[in-house]
Amino acid sequence: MIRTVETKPYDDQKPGTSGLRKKVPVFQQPNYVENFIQSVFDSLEGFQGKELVIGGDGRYFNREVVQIAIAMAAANGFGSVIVGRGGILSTPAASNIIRKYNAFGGLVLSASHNPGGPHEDFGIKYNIGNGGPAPEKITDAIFARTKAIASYKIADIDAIDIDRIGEFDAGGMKVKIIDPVADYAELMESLFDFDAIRANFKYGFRMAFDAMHAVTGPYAKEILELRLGAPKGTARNFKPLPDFGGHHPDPNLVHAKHLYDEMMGPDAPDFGAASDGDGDRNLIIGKGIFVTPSDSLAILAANAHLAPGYAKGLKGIARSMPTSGAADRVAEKLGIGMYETPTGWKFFGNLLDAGMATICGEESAGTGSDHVREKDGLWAVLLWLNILAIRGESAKQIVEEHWATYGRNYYSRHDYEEVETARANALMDALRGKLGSLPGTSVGDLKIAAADDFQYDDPVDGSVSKNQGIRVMFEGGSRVVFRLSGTGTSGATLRVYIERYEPKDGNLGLETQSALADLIAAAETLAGIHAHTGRNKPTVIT
Ligand code: G16
Repeated sequence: MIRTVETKPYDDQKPGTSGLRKKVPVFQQPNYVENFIQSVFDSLEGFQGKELVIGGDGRYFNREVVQIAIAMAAANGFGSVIVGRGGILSTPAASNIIRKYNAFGGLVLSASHNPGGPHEDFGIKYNIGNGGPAPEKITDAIFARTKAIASYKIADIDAIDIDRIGEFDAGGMKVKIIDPVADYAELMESLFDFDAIRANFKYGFRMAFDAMHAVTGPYAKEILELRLGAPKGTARNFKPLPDFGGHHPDPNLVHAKHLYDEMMGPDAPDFGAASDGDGDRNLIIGKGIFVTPSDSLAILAANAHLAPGYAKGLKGIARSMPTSGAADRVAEKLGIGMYETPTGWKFFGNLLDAGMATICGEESAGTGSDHVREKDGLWAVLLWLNILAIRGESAKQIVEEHWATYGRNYYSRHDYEEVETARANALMDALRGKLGSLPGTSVGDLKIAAADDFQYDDPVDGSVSKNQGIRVMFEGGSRVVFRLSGTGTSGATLRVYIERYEPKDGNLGLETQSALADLIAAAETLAGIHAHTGRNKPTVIT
């Protein structure tokens, strides 16, 4: 039986950089989940009888929302749903399933790298038929709908046993529970030289992969240990837990510090990597060297042809605006297109669909390609493993050789988390207000060449996205970028991105923060971070 339930709108269901992310108690308010899912369905057209993919990163509240989503999909007229066993699908795996089975779209349940648990974060994101996050046109429509919604539809059905692979009936709609790993592992095997990677492990190559008790655990176990023959124990913390073991499943130098310390130590394995809550981010650390996400993008792009899936070369590279320009130099050398998009993986979708870009990346630990329409943590790790196996050099050698060829983009991001929203907005407004007067002036020894608020004109569909981050560009190619995060769940997070280019014959071996010291000071002078936020130092430096 289908019930139509009366409801009242919530005014805070605006999707952010990557879907709706809130604290679990917010999602647990009466009808909060139902309102949002109904608003998603109400913003779509033509899904009657079609297939919907449902899966998440296994965090607290995942299983409950999977059941609600199944019952609502049945009531709203979907023909079938595909659900990962246990309600589990990593974000890239969900993207692959949508594409592979020609589903209409998917609901991806995750708050990414944010912590999980009864008082922590949860999220719901809608992905379209190309497997990628819904573009702004759709997320805007969803938000508009959440403000007007008066009722939702739900089927009165018993809970589906989502832990058993098979096909079930849900009020006339078919529910297919699938192995969350198999299709993804097969896709990876089609892209990379598994024989070469397997041989490398066989001859003693040692690696540590930290799944951070998040979704990539089962994927890493299957691919690294079972298919590639890496020794047991290569995948660590591989059991997904609803609270990620009480940690932030954020693969950065703060939350994966243990891995960093190990990789810098005397007994380090050859290669270290980690992924986040939903499996789309990656952390890459070679023995004795941390690889920044921006450098990793550039290095992967420069060497991708060593993997069978990319042997024909790349069509183009895309990166988010705050990501360093390291990949631009690779694109220039390869003679292929380079695209600069706003932060948010959704902006890459059009470029990938149009065949303009093959590889994309972001400073926020995201790298991916046209194999799916999400960034993909394990994909990046496997491409690294493929390159290491073919080149037979260490990660450190590969990185240093890259700098010696292209020069080095010293790069760092300083985050000020949980700043009072009004104060963060005031800082941005003040900066915006003086943009026009900055060019030609100097901060310390640095002369400002240009300053603007980044605007993206999508070359494929002509859509325009304004106010995507304030850029202050200095003579010589250095820059600082300021923007407010669109993924936080409490207060505002100010992100300051700092970059300086050092040519290949320059000093390539400096410590990053010292190499950027004058720019860090300039960022403070320009934005008055301390005065506005009351903070003396960033919460997180990556
Ligand atoms: C999401 C988006 C990324 C973005 C990142 C950080 O990643 O998919 O495109 O770079 O958030 O965004 P912000 O700077 O607005 O916080 P994830 O891994 O959180 O889904």
